[in-house]
Amino acid sequence: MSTSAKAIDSYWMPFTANRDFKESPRIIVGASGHYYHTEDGRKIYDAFSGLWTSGLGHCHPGIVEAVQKQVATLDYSLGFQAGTDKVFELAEKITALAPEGYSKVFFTNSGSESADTSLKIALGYHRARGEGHRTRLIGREKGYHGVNFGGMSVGGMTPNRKVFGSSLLPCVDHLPHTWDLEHNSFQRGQPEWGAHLADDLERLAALHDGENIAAVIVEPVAGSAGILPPPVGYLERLREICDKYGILLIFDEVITAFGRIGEGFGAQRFGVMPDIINMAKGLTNGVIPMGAVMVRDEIYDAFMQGPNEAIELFHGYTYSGHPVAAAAGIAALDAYVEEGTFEQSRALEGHFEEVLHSLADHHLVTDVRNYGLMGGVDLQARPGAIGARGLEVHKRCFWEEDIIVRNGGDILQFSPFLNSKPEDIDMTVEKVRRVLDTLD
Ligand code: PXG
Ligand code: PLP
Repeated sequence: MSTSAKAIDSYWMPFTANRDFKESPRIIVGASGHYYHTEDGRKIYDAFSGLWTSGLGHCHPGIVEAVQKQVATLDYSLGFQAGTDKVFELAEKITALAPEGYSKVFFTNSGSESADTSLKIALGYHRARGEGHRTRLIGREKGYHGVNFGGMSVGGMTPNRKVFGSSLLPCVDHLPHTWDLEHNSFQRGQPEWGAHLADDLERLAALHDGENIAAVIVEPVAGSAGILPPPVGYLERLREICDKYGILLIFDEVITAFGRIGEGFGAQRFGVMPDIINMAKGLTNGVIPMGAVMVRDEIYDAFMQGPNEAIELFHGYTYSGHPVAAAAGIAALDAYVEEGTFEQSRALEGHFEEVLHSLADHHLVTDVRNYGLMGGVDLQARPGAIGARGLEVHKRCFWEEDIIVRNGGDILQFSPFLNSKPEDIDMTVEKVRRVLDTLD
């Protein structure tokens, strides 16, 4: 039975051109492995692995079984002043994947909640140490930290912010973004140019006094903005300046964690250790919503003062550490280790880079960027219709090529499954080229 017109009309879709979508609804009713099943009975290849979420493939048998078992055993339990066995186990498994020195995990339900949680932890940490004057938060232009007020304020995606301007957090500054076509166009991996852009933090420290800055939050590789890998030396420089002024460095690894760039965390891939790491998406392979914020030991320790019976952090969500999400997380993390997923991802990235950059010669393509298994291809916008060409590629790929290609405006984004075969990448790019060839 197909979804009724009334039902389609009832749903206000997120980050979607609702009226356009409802003229030709693209409705997915099932999934297995690397494919979605559509309402009109087609199998569609998923070239975005969910929404950066599902690196192991859809309906992974180990995760499905763990969820089914958990929901029949313990569907929900309060997480305040009590906790479920599974969430403790998951916290330990996450820290086991992390570098030395991160032994505490706070749970949320999404990347947006992780962003706001991490900012609150940063402010609370400084206050607990008698440095309550550290109130300024620094994000970056083109950054994406979700859509809640905190993450939106430190984020730098103009369309996500402009309508809500007067309600954004005060005391926020932004570092410049690192995308520069003059120096870095068609860049493979990390650009050589641009480490100096981190020095803008020195300017902000001089302006406000470094001792008034609480935290800097960045994505190690900016994802939503269209895949902007950090220039060589950039993250190291940020770390250095943060250390100089006692500023906390937060890595938002909602996309980059769990193998997307070939390691458990991007921090390990880049060899730069932040104070706080945010995650979501791949934590459960996208199966049940869940996010987390992992901190260095000294951050947690700073909160552990006052009477034993006093709550140390007045923060948490009804569904923090939900047992079914935790079961999905345990099964996903087990699968990553047992199947060698991060190694698979790492082994594929060279081929992915090669094939993605083959689109560089297309007359509609203005830039191509990649890092790990993250890829971005910029299309020239149609005059007066920004985003229209990108959306058309997405729709034509869906209807004519049986493939999901995600567009953020006129940027095509690629997030192959971590266990893809080289032929899957070839097929994806072939299909995209075919659509581009017929586009006006
Ligand atoms: N931080 C980062 C770095 C993200 O990539 C979030 C926070 C927010 O997570 P939630 O779970 O609240 O959505 C994200 C999410 C895209 C795209 O097309 C990426 C995201 C969300 C929607 C679209 O690249 N990332
Ligand atoms: N609004 C109201 C009225 C609530 O009672 C609660 C939680 O108890 C919330 C919002 C927050 O919901 P959540 O904990 O799911 O984020």
